[in-house]
Amino acid sequence: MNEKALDIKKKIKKVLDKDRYQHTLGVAYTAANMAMRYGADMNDAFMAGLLHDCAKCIPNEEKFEMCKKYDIKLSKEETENPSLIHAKLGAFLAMKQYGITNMDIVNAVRTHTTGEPGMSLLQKIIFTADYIEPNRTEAPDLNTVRAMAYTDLDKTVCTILSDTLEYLRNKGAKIDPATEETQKYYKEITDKIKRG
Ligand code: DGI
Ligand code: FE
Ligand code: FE
Repeated sequence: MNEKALDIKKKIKKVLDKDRYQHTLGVAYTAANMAMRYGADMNDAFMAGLLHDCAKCIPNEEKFEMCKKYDIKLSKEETENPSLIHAKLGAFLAMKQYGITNMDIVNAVRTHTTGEPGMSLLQKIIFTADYIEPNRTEAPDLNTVRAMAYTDLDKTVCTILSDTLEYLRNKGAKIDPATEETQKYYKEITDKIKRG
């Protein structure tokens, strides 16, 4: 771990609760590991993992206030589901509070909840590491997804999104169009490869 990562790790520990900090370390190490597998920058992956939920423990009311103060535009879906805001606000704080200038890291934080079509390798790694890190237990086919994450990254992103959409639909939750668009995009890529 480099100096900068150590410094940010200390700062992140202060702004997260215990469980969220453990999850964050799990994501950072899993992302670094996936970077080794796919030839991404390990330090960038670790950093993005450390920062991905940096806005998660801010109370919703304060999240809205901060977005207003810093002129961060929220979509209708984000306004209706404040739990989505931590991705966009986290990306802003990564730059503003944690001094990140590498936009690939910032984008990985920004898209870690819904994904977006055409993600970079780092964005896909963070999106996936968030779902498979060792402290996660909720998802139905986690073991399958965990193995798949090291063999076919696009298919893994697609599977995670399909499972998330099914979970959200069963719950009757409002779906962010970004989540649906991303699932469609990665399903098309995966199907195209299958057809050859
Ligand atoms: O912050 P984490 O708990 O580590 O994980 P996260 O940022 O992926 O997601 C937080 C929640 O957001 C998770 O329960 C799944 C949910 N989510 C993802 N896409 C959508 C969504 N929730 C709604 N309402 N709509 C979506 O499209
Ligand atoms: Fe998150
Ligand atoms: Fe997370």
